[in-house]
Amino acid sequence: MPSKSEALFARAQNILPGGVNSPVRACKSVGCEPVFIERARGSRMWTVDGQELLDFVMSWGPMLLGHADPAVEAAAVAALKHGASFGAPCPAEVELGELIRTIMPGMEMVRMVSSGTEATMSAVRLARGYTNRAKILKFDGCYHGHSDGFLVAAGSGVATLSIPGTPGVPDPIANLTLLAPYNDLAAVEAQFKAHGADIACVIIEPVAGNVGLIEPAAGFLAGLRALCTQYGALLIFDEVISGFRAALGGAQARYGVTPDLTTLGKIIGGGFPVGCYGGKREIMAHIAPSGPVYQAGTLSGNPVAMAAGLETLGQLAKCDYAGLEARTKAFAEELAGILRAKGQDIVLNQTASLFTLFFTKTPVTDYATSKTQDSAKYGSFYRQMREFGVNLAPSGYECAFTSFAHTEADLELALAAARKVQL
Ligand code: KE4
Repeated sequence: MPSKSEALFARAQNILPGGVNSPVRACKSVGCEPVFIERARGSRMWTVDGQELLDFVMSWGPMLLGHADPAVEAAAVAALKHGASFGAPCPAEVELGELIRTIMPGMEMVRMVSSGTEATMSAVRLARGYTNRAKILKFDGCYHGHSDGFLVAAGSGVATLSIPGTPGVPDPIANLTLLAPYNDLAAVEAQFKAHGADIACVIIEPVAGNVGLIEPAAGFLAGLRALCTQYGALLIFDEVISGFRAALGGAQARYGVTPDLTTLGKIIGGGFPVGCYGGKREIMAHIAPSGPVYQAGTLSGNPVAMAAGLETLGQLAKCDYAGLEARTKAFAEELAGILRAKGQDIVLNQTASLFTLFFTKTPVTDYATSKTQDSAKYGSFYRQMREFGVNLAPSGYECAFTSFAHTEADLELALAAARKVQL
């Protein structure tokens, strides 16, 4: 008798490509079917078959307060009672914009959109419109959403599924995307020497979260800042994952480097579809209707998502980030130790409330070294941990996310599960 998840997945594959609405959720690279979730609260999720899961995906980052935070829920419901979307300005979008600027002063002006992809796609169009240049430079393995030019050597689901090249992206568009290895400033300088006058922007995940977790090497981000300034290109920090997580003020606050533009998503919607891009006033003034670079969105700034974002960021501003980082670090180190005691080669990368266990002995500093990981080993680890009630990212090219809802007891439960794993 198939489980409810198995029956749902069979149905889903008949209507949804691969049975999912986002590829990495299909669990293809970890050798099992996805489980369907009925509800979530705090650090926990419950499947349609009643299995309780301790969650370390947290919707891929948005749920830093934990699932179904009561105050976020109440704020969204209260907004919903006045209408879901007006297609006209509402106070909450101004308030959320001002709160983002207070937390991230480098974002002098912001524009709300409905996903991280919309944010990064729009920021790159703005950089091209502002500089009148066509080329962009991204880093091998970084993932900035699924806009055409970003699917060159992308991470996340593209890396997970080993999708070759960029089917559907015409060469003339793909050829506008220059590449460099993460943490390789010399390679970036070489690209600038060869193409500097044509490079509109450098876009980077200032903490890389889509090849597994990779922290920037000392001086790397500052080096990018200097090169962009030198060659007149814009520096874009894609903080869709790191924003409000690497620190309250994001990676730009953690590492003390201010980009020209920042893109946000995930956390700022508190689980609702919200993205945002912003930066220097003089640059943002080029966005329609104040300037000629066009970008628009039916549900941009809708009152419900804005209310959820306001409550989320308002709470985060009072949270103990140092405490969460310390708990996450201790937990991840003990988890790595348990696996090493089982004879496994483990490289642990951990920053703030993010970590990745790489099944390799090679230090992971870029996409090439991330690819030395043993994906089969990770798949076995994933399947066993889920069997024992712990939900990890269904890919070794993603991160584990803790939250302010994860208790010491939760972390102990995950360690106990890991002790039972056989690899
Ligand atoms: P969305 O369009 O999925 O809201 O955001 C795209 C995006 C942009 N920038 C960064 C740094 C991102 O990590 C993402 C999306 N992250 C993936 C997980 N690594 C989303 C999960 C999924 O694709 O299902």
